[in-house]
Amino acid sequence: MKRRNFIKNAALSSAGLAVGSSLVGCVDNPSEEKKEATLISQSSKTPIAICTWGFVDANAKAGEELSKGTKALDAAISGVEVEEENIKNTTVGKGGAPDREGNVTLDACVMDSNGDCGSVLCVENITNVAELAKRVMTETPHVIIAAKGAEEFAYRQGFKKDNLLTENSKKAWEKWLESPEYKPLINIENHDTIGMLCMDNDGDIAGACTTSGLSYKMKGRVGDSPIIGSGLFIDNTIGGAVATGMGEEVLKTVGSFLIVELMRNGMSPQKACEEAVNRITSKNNRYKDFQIAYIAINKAGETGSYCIHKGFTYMKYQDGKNEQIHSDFFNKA
Ligand code: SD4
Repeated sequence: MKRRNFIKNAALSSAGLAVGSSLVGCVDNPSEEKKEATLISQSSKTPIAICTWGFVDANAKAGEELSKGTKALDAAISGVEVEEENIKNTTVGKGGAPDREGNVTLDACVMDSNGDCGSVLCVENITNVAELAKRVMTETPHVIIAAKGAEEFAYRQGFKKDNLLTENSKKAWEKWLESPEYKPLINIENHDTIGMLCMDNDGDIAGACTTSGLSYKMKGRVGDSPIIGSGLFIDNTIGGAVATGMGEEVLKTVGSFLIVELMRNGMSPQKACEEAVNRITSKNNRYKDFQIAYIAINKAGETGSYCIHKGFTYMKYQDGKNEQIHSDFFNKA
């Protein structure tokens, strides 16, 4: 079925369940409490998939899987794989920009609704690193496996060796070498790390995050994306969050864990994302030079997003519709 028809048909036959009346919030300010309570009592229809940036096809794929009854984690992985395999995307998977020495190294993590997680860091020659992170979770006693160890584990798991440096990425890197300057651009080409959060028909939440990291990073550099709590965090009783942007700043504030904890204390996903961005901008006056964006979902199926600079969008699949949403942002100057 063509994707557009699928979305249309899904809208007609969507049989997801409504969730949302059981989230307990405790908010200091009583008027805020009222607002929160109103929001929380609105029921949301499952399934729901949200992902960073305008990755229309990836989010549609996750929505399609969820609508067929696939559980949240597998749906998220099949969604992000669309971008891992998209060689035109220079920030995720095959075709990702290399480090300054010309090596494409990928980072990914997954977190399931039962609290299990897996992560791979700095992996070369393997395209589907989110699935590899899942195998770390399911097939090993560990949570994180890095570099060569992760690559060798991938081959033992039947993954194929692949050259991740495409002709186009190689040319761009060679051009960069003519006057090498490490200066990550804000909203570079408007596509970036894909982080995805899915709520399935049972109301369970899981997520995946996968990236080639910052273009022309130092050899061995790892950002926030594969670090549980920073790039991604899920607590299936509360919700989930995922980050994109300058990983160093997300790491310093353990951004995704922070958002889930703020939601635990009664904030909506929107407010929690805003507070996590504020934690960064309030103590780092260089925020004008980098972008950070968060998206989040709570157990009621409400979603939110916030970023530092204008230009970040995210995708939301719900009730058969796959929409691109422009995020609110901090820097209105
Ligand atoms: C990193 N957070 O490696 C990733 C890159 C990214 O928008 O998301 N850029 O720091």
